[in-house]
Amino acid sequence: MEKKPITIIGMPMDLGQGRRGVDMGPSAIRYASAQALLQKLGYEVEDLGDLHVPSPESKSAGDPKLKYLNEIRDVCEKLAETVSGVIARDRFPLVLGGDHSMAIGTIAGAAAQYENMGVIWYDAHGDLNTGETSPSGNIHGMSLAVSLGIGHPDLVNIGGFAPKVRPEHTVIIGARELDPGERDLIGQLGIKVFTMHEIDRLGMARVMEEAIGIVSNGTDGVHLSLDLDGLDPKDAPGVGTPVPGGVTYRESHLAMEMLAEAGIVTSAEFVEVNPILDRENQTAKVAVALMGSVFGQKVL
Ligand code: 6HN
Ligand code: MN
Ligand code: MN
Ligand code: MN
Repeated sequence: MEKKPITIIGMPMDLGQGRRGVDMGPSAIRYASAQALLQKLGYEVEDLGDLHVPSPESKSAGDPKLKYLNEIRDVCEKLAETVSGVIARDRFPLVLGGDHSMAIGTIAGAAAQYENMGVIWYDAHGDLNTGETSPSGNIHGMSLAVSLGIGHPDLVNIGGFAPKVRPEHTVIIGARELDPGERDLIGQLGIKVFTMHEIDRLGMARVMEEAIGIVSNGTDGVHLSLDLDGLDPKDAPGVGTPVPGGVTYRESHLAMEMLAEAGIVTSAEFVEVNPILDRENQTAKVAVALMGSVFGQKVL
């Protein structure tokens, strides 16, 4: 398979949730030798460094139903421009986070370049809340809804168009904690969700075969949005909203390996790595190991 050159973008985003430290995720992932691994796999890699994100102490959260809305809009606008520019240069954008609100920007940037983009949302959560349904007011729990065109217009219209993706091209993998409004939205939109139940019952191989079929049917690009809390907290403890009973390390590797074999992924982000809550950088190391598999690392 063609080895498209990779551009790493750091997104020290922590405005979309309440726990400090996730802004250090990009550093932790770099410290776990992401770039060296990708180079070893034969890729040309450049690192654009981190985009600027204002610290929450320097701002007021504003509307408690949509905390830091204006700041998140502005930094996601900038991230979208950056990601779109990277794809326009025929490179693969690999975004390091940072809380999951950043996906609003990553997906806006990628969707500006792909006509019909599929999305794989690997997460314990649906991130399908709106300001009205959110129990927390944290925008990291709204980013998939926003990308589907549902939510506050300031977020939905980032990049100047909406929606970024369609429900029929979207799959969620690993879900095990959904709020009532998210369940309603899944029913309304008909989004395919592989909860832990389906993963246990069908096995990850079958889940990924189906998921790959859905996101590549009629699409010209596929974005992988991997929230480390999709994994079990035993394997990835350094996350702000851990939920027990998650996808294992091995199952996650298989999922990434199957994506690599399918050759469909055109952009990716690894999010919610919080080194303050982690143990010896374990979660960042897991992120980098999974990155290796997405980019084609094999034992033999
Ligand atoms: N994430 N559903 C909860 C909320 O506050 O909306 C948790 C969201 C977690 C978001 O992990 O990216
Ligand atoms: Mn998430
Ligand atoms: Mn488009
Ligand atoms: Mn999550």
